[in-house]
Amino acid sequence: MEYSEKDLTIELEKLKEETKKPNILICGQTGAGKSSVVNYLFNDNIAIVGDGKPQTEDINLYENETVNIYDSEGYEIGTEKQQHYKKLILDDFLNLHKSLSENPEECVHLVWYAINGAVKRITDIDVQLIKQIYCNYKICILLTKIDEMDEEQLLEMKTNLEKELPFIKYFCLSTKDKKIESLKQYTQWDELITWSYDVLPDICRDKFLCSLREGLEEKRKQGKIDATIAAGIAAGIGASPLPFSDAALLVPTQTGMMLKIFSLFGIKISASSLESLVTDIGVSSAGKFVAGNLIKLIKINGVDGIGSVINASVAATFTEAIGVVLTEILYNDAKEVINGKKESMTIEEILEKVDFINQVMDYFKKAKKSKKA
Ligand SMILES: Nc1nc2c(ncn2[C@@H]2O[C@H](COP(=O)(O)OP(=O)(O)OP(=O)(O)O)[C@@H](O)[C@H]2O)c(=O)[nH]1
Ligand SMILES: [Mg+2]
Repeated sequence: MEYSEKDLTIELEKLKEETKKPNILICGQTGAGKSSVVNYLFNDNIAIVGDGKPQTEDINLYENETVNIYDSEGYEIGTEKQQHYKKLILDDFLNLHKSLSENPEECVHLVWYAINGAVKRITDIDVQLIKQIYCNYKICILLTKIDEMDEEQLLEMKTNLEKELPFIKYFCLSTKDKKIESLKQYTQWDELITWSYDVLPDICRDKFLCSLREGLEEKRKQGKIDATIAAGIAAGIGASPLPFSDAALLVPTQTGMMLKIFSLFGIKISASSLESLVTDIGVSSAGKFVAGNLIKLIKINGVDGIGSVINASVAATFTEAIGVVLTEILYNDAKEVINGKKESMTIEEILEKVDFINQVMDYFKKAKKSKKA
């Protein structure tokens, strides 16, 4: 069975169609670091960050293939300005992007409300706005710039938040923790991502993770879930045992899983790259490579307990091995990319240069052994 570029395109389109972009609004006081949070978390350096003067004006939409971020201007001191801000957020914006039931693609799925840790207090407008938004939307608080607080001030702020807004989740953040390692024990980026992932509607979750540069732990978790799901499907295919020559029947499941994991870690698979992928080493040949190598490697490595057919257990374990190994490679690579140590790998590099198939085989053999035991 040949797996062609056309099959891949269909698979990719399906992935795109099945999931929707999340709409995230970020609001709060001017200079709280809203735009900096956007730049810290997402894949492109998209928002303009301030230099003392209010930067973001009105509400800017930063849009790419996986996420829509509405980065709002911040409110300034003064009753009139704060009334204007309330109107901007509640009446002009949220009212237009109303409830999930009306149009799931247009509504706001999540609100991140920034409170500036450096200012060290919660204002009345913060409390009022958060309570009002909470009535209709999923909202959490980003307690930003915690590097400008000492332990005592941080504790006091947390106590105040829990007293004033006990039902709202908050996350301590500082964009400086990239440079100041010791801050990492206080910052909660991963917790913010996990919470946001959990409250987003199912249809938006995959794209949310894809859009993030950060969130590697959640991506790793999801990659392994994708591997388990594909392994289950592969087990179904191998339920009536296949001769090795029919291993290619597993290719669509394995390739679909690989595409999903690639996109989870933000590895771009564009229409133009598909052609070169297919003609060079390609996901298609990766597909063949998976099926072909399954046969070859099982023979070479003489994996015990495997007869002349692929049964449900071999199909599942091999598929899981591909998914888990790929996830680990991309996770470790992304970690180094975030730390500025290297550029992200291409699909070709991952499949060719990294010792991918040997790692898959090692995983496979270990998994087989432990299942036997
Ligand atoms: N100390 C510290 N400064 C930060 C942090 N995050 C951002 N900043 C600085 O705070 C200033 C304001 O940041 P922005 O991201 O523009 O803030 P904003 O909330 O988008 O501001 P407006 O668009 O004006 O509403 C900039 O000088 C940033 O470099 C942080 O975690 N710690
Ligand atoms: Mg801004």
